Amino acid sequence: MKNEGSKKASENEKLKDLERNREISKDQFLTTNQGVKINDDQNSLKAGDRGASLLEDFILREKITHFDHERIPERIVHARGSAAHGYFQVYESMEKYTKAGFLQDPSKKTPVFTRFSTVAGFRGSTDLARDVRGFSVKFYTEEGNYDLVGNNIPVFFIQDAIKFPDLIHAVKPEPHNEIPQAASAHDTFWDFISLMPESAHMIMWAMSDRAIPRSLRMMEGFGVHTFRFVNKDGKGTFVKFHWKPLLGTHGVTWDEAQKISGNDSDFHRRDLWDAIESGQFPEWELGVQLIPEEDEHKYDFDILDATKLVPEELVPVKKIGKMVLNRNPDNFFAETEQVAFHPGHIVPGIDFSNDPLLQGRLFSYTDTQLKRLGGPNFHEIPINRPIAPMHNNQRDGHMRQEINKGQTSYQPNSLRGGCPFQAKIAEGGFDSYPEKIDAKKVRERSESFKDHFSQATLFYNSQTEVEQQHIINAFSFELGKVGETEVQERMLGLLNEVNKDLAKEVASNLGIKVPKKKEQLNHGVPADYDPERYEPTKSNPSIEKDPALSMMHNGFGNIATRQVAFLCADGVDDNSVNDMKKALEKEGAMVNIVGPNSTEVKTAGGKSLKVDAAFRTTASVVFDAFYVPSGEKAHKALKKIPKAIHFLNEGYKHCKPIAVAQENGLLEETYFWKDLDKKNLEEDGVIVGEGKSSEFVKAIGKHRFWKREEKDSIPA
Ligand code: HDE
Repeated sequence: MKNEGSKKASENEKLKDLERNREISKDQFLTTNQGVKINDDQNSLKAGDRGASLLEDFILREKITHFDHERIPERIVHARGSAAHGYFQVYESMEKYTKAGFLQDPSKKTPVFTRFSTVAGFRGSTDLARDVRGFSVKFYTEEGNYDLVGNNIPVFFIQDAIKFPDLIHAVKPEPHNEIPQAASAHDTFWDFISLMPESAHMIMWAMSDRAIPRSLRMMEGFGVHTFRFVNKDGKGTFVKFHWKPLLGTHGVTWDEAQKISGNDSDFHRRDLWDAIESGQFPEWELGVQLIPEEDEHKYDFDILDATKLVPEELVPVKKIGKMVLNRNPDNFFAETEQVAFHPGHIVPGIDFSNDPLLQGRLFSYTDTQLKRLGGPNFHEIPINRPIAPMHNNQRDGHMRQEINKGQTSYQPNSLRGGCPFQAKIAEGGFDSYPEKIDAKKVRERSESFKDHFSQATLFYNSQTEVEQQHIINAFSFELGKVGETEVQERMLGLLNEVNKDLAKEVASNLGIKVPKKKEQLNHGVPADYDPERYEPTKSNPSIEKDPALSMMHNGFGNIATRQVAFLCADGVDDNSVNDMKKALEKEGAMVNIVGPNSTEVKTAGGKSLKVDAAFRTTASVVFDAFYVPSGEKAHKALKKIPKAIHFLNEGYKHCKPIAVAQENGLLEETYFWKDLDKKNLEEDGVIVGEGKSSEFVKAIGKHRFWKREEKDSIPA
C-alpha cells in the first residue's frame, strides 16, 4: 500500500531506480559459477531435439545441483522472521553505569540489524499466529557485535534451560501427524503447560492481545533476563532492557487474526516492508531498568528468575536511546535467514547474570548455527561480520572465506612478533565481571523461584476489563481445542490460583467445572521429590496493579501509518475524497482506494481515481479504518457489491472506526446500523457527515471502539 504523498517515499524510489539502472547498465551476461558465458538457458543438451538429455551438460547439472541445495535447515524455533537494517543512537552518555562504547556518545550512530519472528510456526507459516514474537537486535558496535536477543513478552515459560526442548516439543505440531501448524491450541501444549505451574505468568501474556500484534512496528521488546552493566571502574549494575515503540503497542482481535492469516499470511512482513519502503521508518526507544547490586534481594521475587518481571511501578524505565529501522534487506536469504543471533555476543560493559535460563541459552545459539549455517565460519557471512576489526588464530573449516596469510596460527608466537596481541582492559579487552561464587554443585532450584502465581495475578489485575475479556476468550478458544478433559481441568486448577473469576468464566465457556480438589501443582519435579522444596508458594506482592502491563495504557492518538480504506465506486465525490485524504495524510496515515476493480473509478467531477485494491482482491481485516466518501451514484453502486457491505460489517465487528460522508441508505444495508444510538454515534466510532476529518482522525487515534464487543451483534 502506497502513500503517494510521501516525499521520503519518492526519494527511496529514485534510489532504487538508480540501483536497478546501475545493475542493468553493466555488461551482465548470464554465466556459470565458473564465469563461463551461457548462450542458451532455455534448452538442455540432448541427443537430437527429441532425444535423451546428455550427462555432459555441465550447465544443466550445475544449475539443478545448486537448486537442489538451496534450502538450509530452518531455525528450530523462530523460523518465521522478518528483518530490517537501521541504526541506534544513545540520548546521553551512560558512562556512570556501563563502559559499552555504543552507549557513550549521543552523536554516534551504531548500525543495527533487527529480526522479528514468531516462535512455533515453520518458515512459511502465517504471521498472525497466536504466539510470542522474537525481537532480536544485532548492534554492529566498534567494539564488536552486541546481540540483544529478546521477545515481545518480558517473561518466559520456564525457569531453567533444561526444560526448553520439552516446551518446544509440546508447542510444535504434534509428532504423529504434524498438526497444528503455528498454533498452541492443541493437546500437547496444554498438557505440558498444565503440568508446569511456573509457566502461569507467561501463559497469561501469551493469551493476551500481545500475542496477536497489529504490527511488528507496534510491539514492545524485552531482553527478558536480568543482565549486568559494568562501568570503567568495574562497578556492576543489574539491568533489564525494554524497547518501547513510538507508535504505541497495539493488537488485533482474535477473529481478525484468524482471517488475516487467510487473506494475507505475510501481513506483518508486508507491513514492515511497506512502511520502510514508503519512508515511514519504525522507531523504538531503548529503555533500561537499573537495579543497584545492593538491591539484588530487595524484591518479593528473584531478579534471576525469568518468569518474573520487575514492575515499572517499582523500578521505572529510563529511556536511553532510539533505534530507527530505515532500510529493507536486499536479499531475504542472505540477510534475514542467515543472520545468527546469540545472547552470548556481548561487548565490554555488558555482562550476564546467573539466570539459569540465560546460562543455558549461552550454549545453545552457537551450537544451533553450526548445524543451520553449515559449519564454524558463519561469522564470515556478510550479515554476521562485525565492523570491528577481527583477528584470531581460528582457522579453516567448511566454507572458510578469509585467506589467512603467514606462517603462524597460534598464540603465543614470536615468528609474527606475537601478533595478534591480547588487548589490555584499558585497550578494550573484555574482562568478565568478577562475581564471587562460593557454592555447592547441586541440581536444585532456589526457594526464591517458588512463587509462580503472584505476578500472573498482578498481570491479570493490571488489565482493563476489555483486555481481561480477551484473555478469557483466548483461554476458552485454546482449551476448547483440547480433546482431553483431564488437561482442561488441570489447567483450570492453575487458572484458579491466578484469579478465581478467570477460571470460572473459562470453565463456563468450556462447559465444565473448576475442579474442587486442589491438584498437586508442581508436576515438574525430580524423582526424589521433596514437597517442601517444590510446592509453589504465593508471596504477598508489594503492588496490586502496574498500568505498564496493560497494552491499552499508552500510545494512543498517533495515526501514522494506519491503513485507511476509502470505499469508492464511479460517481464518488471529488472533494469528499480529496479533503479526507489530505487530512489523513497530514497525520501520516496511508490512504487506500478500494474499488469495484483494480484499475480506476471515475469521480463525479470526471476525473480518474487510481484504485489501490479491488474489493475482490483485498479484505477489511487488512485495514485499520474505513471511509465512504459521498456521491449518490457511488453509494448506489456500493450497495450492490456484497463485499463492500461486508467491509463495513466486519470493520464494525472488529471495533474499527468508520466514517461515512453522507448517509443515503448505504448504512442501512449493514447489520449494525439499525441498533445504533443515532445521537451518540461518535462515541461508538461511527462518524456520519461531510467535513468530519478531525473527528475521524481522533477516532483512528483511539485504535478500537471495544464497547461494541459487548453487543457482539455481527454474525461473521
Ligand atoms: Fe531462544 N533460541 N532459546 N529464546 N531465541 C533460538 O537460535 C533457546 C529464549 C529467541 O531472530 C535458536 O538461531 C534456548 C528466551 C529469539 O534469529 C536456539 C532457550 C528468549 C530467537 C534458541 C531459549 C529467546 C531465538 C533457534 C532456553 C527471549 C530468534 C535459532 C534456555 C529472551 C533469533 C537460533 C533470530 C532463537 C535456544 C529461550 C529469544 C535454538 C535453549 C528466554 C528472539 O538456539
